[in-house]
Amino acid sequence: MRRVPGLVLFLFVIAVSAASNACSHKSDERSFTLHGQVLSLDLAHKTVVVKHEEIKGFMPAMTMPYEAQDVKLLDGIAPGDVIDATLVVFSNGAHLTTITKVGSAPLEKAPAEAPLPRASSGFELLKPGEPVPNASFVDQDGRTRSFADFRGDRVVMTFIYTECPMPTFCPLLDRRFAAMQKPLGDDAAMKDVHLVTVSFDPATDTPPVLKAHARRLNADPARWTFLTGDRDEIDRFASRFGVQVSRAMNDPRDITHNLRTVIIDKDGKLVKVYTGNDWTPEQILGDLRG
Ligand SMILES: [Cu+2]
Repeated sequence: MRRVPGLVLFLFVIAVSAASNACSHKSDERSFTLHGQVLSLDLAHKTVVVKHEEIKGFMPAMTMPYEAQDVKLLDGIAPGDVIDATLVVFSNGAHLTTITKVGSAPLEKAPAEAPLPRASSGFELLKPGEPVPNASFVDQDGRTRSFADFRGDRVVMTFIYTECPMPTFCPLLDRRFAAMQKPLGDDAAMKDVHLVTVSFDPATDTPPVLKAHARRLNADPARWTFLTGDRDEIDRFASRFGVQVSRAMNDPRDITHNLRTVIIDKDGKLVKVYTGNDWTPEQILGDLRG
């Protein structure tokens, strides 16, 4: 059994709760059966955190928050319950359409009691105004890049992995970055803004994989750079912005992560951190315009 830090769960819930612009596109809907244990509920946001088994053909075993289509589905559901649920995934979202309690089991450990990981020693959160520490990466063309190379440009950076199965997580961030390219290009005052997407799954997201991913997103290489590199170095770098990634020992594709998107100024100092997926391209563009 894998323990997920309470903070991660908390941030996940924030992230998913914000992703409720769930207008469905019936044509590309897919539904899956999800079996697992409820760890916590957030009725205000209609979300339930489920530690679930592998969803065949869709995602590995994972602990994730899910939004219920209707808050009534959560009636009578409590932490510790073992549930069968129907997960419907569409192009830009996902939700549970049925939830059935089939048993209950003691909770392994209350998320709130879990110690926060990496409370010290080089993993401290950066505050706005603080310089972003340098780190070394490899870009989508296989070139070595150091983060300091971006000095002189303002940077909007986010963290993803290309195989992320949840449309409301990494793929959503990709779509938003893609959507920012045109307004950035249309505004002469935004010439100095560079988009950077860092993959925290270097085993899968090699430079060629990132390059193909960038092409699919119509990423302009002059504006948008994809980075990968040494996993520990990426983890350490990402953690400074509050990105938390945990990978299962037995299945490296089983990645539990939260979402952070940041603005860094031309001198390499942190300006702002956006948590979860609760932000819009317009908001970031507005913040860049100051
Ligand atoms: Cu993801």
